[in-house]
Amino acid sequence: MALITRSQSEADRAHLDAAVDAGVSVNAGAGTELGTGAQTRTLGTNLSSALRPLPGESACGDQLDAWLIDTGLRLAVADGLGHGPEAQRAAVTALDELRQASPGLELAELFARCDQALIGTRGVALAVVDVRPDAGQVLHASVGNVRTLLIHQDKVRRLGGARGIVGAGFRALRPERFVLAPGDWLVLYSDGIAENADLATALAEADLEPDPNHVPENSLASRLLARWASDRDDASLLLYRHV
Ligand SMILES: [Mn+2]
Repeated sequence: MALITRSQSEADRAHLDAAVDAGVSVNAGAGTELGTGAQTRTLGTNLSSALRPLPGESACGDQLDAWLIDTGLRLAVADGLGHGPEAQRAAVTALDELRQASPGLELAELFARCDQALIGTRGVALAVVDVRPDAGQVLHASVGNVRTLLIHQDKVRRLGGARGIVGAGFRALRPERFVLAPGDWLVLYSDGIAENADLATALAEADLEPDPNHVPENSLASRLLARWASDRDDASLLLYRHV
């Protein structure tokens, strides 16, 4: 994954290594080699991420991750309320709770646990997506002002979320299931990315580049973030391409 600024890139690398070792089609950028010895393989282009703090701030209140679970891949983006170290603490706590949770937990239970773990913090907006490659499905749940798009061909679906704050309570969380077809994109991002950002068109255009391998895929999220990140907030973006 492409990382602009973050605190746990080593942990991410370990997660991605695990995904590669498990033979799941979860990749970290064209030409990037992960793993060791016989497990080493050149990865494709289906996972890319970027984040950066509010300009002038060193702590990033947005955090994201992608890791392997029993049923496939879990993606998560957390946006700690406000910005600065307290926002970062809330978002890091949320991601830690997600990573430590039993992978078999239902998403509703996972959000309830995060809500408990974040009491006493600023709280976060949170999106979690489980990609189930075998079933050709995704399961999505979110709370607060963090966005998830499911892009199928030229159709963009904005996946709905519950109102509230993880850490201060939320209502009517309804995990939803969607069909995922080869070529579909999942795009998770915080409200530090402009509301009118035309990510679907940008992704379609990225597909048309004459030699996609010429531009490392792990720069794709960075490019989109640089184009649409607000100067007034932390910003984060996680891309998944289903293959
Ligand atoms: Mn924000």
